[in-house]
Amino acid sequence: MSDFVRIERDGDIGLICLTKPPVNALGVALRSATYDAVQTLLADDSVTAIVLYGEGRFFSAGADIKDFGRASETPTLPDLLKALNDSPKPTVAAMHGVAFGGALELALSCHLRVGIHGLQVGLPEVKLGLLPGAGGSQRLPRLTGMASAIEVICSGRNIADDEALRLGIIARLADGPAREAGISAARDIAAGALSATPTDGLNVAHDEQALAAARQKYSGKLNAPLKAIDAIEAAALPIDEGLPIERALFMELMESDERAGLVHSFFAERATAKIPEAKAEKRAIERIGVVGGGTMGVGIATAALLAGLPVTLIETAEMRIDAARANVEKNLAGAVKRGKLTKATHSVAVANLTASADIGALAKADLVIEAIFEDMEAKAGLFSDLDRICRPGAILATNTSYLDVDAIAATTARPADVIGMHFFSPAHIMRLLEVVVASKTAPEVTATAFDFARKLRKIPVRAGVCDGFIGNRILTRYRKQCEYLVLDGAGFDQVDRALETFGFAMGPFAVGDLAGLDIAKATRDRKAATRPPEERYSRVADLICDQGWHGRKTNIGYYLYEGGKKTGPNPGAEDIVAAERKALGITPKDFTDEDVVARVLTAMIQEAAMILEEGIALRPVDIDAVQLFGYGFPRHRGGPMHMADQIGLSEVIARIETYAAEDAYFWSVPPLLRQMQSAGQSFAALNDKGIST
Ligand code: 3H9
Repeated sequence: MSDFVRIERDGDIGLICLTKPPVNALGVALRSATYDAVQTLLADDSVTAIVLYGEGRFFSAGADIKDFGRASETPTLPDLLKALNDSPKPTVAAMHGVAFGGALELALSCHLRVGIHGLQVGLPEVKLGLLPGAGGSQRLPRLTGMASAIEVICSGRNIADDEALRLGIIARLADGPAREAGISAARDIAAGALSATPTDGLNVAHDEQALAAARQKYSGKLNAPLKAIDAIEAAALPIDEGLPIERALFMELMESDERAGLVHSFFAERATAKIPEAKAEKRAIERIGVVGGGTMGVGIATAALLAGLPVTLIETAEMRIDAARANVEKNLAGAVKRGKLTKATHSVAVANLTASADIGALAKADLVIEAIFEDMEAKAGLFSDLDRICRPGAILATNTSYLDVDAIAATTARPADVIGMHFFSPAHIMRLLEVVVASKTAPEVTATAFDFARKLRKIPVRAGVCDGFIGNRILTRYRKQCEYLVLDGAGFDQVDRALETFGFAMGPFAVGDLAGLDIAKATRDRKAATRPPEERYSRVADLICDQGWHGRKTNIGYYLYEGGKKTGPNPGAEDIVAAERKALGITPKDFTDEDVVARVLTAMIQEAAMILEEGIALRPVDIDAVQLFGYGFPRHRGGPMHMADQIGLSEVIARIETYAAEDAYFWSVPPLLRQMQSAGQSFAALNDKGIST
C-alpha cells in the first residue's frame, strides 16, 4: 500500500483508488504505486477483475506537467498502460469529474470505461505543445475511428459525458460514486452483460481524406497538431508499430520551444494568484456597483452579472442610461449564444441589473468599480462622492489604465479601501485583470480583489502604482519601438507581418487602424506637454491622422479597407513615411523580419526588467501573464520574460548595447539584467524563489 493509491476489495473485484491530491497527476510516485497495485491484484488469484477510480474532485488531470522537460523515470506511463491492456483479468476505468491527457490514456488502455454524469474527458496535449504520448493517438482512433480522433486530439477540446458515450470512448454513463459504478460494470462483465475488450486488439482504417483535410487545416500554425496527425496516421498500423512512432514524435515535441512556452503559459495562468496578501481575511462581496455606462463600465457590469452577482450600474448622464442597460443586455444575450449562460441563468442576470442615474443607489454596495473617462479631476470628484455615499468597509476600485491610484485614494478618507482594478476591453471576455495595489491599500482589500477576480473567472495579476502599471507600460515601449523601426526603414506592413508571423493576432499598425488613429492622437496630444525633450518622437501617426485618415472607420489609415476588409497598405501613408525620413535626414536601413522581432521583443524585455526592478510586478511570471492574457502575446512563446531566458540574458544585454549606439535615450541596460547576468541567474529562477516583495 502507498500514500498515493489504496487497494480495496469488493468480493472478487480488486479496486485501485488514486489518491494523490490535488488532481491525481500521474507523476512517477502515483504511476509507480498504481503499477505495483496492478501487479499485486494480478498476482492475487482471488481477484477476477480490476477497477481503477479516483478520489477527490476528479479521476485525474493526466501526466504531471511539472515533470515535462525532465528525464522520465520508470515505470513510465506507457509501462503502466501496457500492464493494464495486457492484463488477463478485465480492467475497468470508472471516471468522474475529469480525465484529461494521460488519465484518459490510462482509461483507454483498460478493457472497459464507465463515466459518471458530469464527466469531461479530453486529450489536451496539443495545448501544451505535445501530442498524447501514452498511446492516446493509437487507442482513441481504435475506439472512435480516425476522423473523430483527429478532431478530438488536434483541437484538444473537452468532451462532455454524452458525447464521450456517443463516440464510444465510454461504454456506460452512470450516477453515483465512481467506485460503485466501476464495481457494477465489473460484475456486468462477469455476467456477460458488458464486454471487456483490450483496445490494442482493435483495428482502425486509414482515413486519407480526414488526414489530408486536417493537415491542410493545421499547416503553417503550431507544430503539435501536425505531429499529432502523423501519430494518428500510424494508428492504422499494428499497435506494436504505432506506439513507438507516437513515442518518438512525442519526445521530439517534448524538446521543442513551443512545448516549453505553452507549459510556461499553463503555469503562468495559475501562478499569479500567489500573492503575499493571499491569507488575509476577505471581505464579503455580494453587491457590486459600477460607475460609468461606457464600453468599460458595461463590460465590467456584464462580467459581474455573468458571475451571478447583482450589479447597480450608474450612468450619471440620464439620457445614456437606457443605452447602457441595452448594451449590457446585448452582452448577456451574446453570452447565451456562446453557451456561457443558460436561459435560466440569463433571466437571473438580467434581473440582477439595476441601472440608475442616482449615485446614492450605491449606498449598500460592497464593491464599487469606477469606469469613467481618464481624467484625474473627474475621478477625484467621484471618489470623494463615493467616500461620502458608500458604507464603511465598502471597497472603492478604479479602472484607470494610467492614472495614479495613490492620488485617487488620497481624495477619500479611506485610502486603505481603495484599489485599482484595471480590466481589459471587452471586460466580460478578456481574462486579464491588473489589480493595482496602492501604498495604503489594506491587505484584506487586495485579497478580496483577487477573490473577486477569480469569481469573475479572470486572471488577476498584482501590480504596483506607476504610469501604465505593467501592461500599458510595456505596450508604450513596444509601440514606440515599432514607430522607430518605420522611421528608420522598415515598412509598417513589414512590422505588422513580422509580428503576426511571430504569433500576435495583429501587428501594431493594423491594431492602430482598428482602434481609431484619432483616438491615439488625442492621447498623444494630451501628453505632449509632458513628453521628455530628449525622447525621439515619430510624427508619422499624427501626419496620417491629419489627413482625416482614422483607420478602419474611414476606410483608410495605414491600410486601405473595402467593405471592412484590408486591401493593402495605403500608398499615401507610405509617402508620409518617406517624406518624414527625408525631412529628418534618415537614410532608410534594411531590416529583416527577424531584426524587427528582435528589436521589439528586446524593447519589451528591457521595460519588463525595469518593472521588476521597481517592484511594480512581483515576479517575472506575472509580467508574462499580463502579456499573454491581456495583450495577445502568443501563448506558445510563453511571454517576454520566458523568452528572455530562452534568448539568454547575455544576448539580450548585447542587443540593448548595440541598439543604444543609435539611441541611448531609448535603450539602456537595466541594472537588474546586469546583476542577474553576473549572478548567472534566470527569470525562471526568480519565479521559483517565490514572491519577491
Ligand atoms: C499529458 O497527460 C501527457 C500524456 O499524454 C503523456 C505522458 C507520457 N500536472 O487548474 P487548477 C495543478 S499532458 C501537474 O487551479 P481547477 C495546477 O497547476 C497533461 N499539475 O484547478 C494547480 O496547482 P497550484 C494533460 C497540475 O480545478 C492545481 O493543480 N492534462 C496538473 O480549476 C489545481 O489546478 C491537462 O492538460 C497536471 N496535469 O482545474 C490537464 N493539472 O494550486 C490540465 C493541474 O499549485 N489541468 N495541476 O497552482 C486542467 O485542465 C485543470 O487543472 C483541471 C483542474 C481541470 C484538472
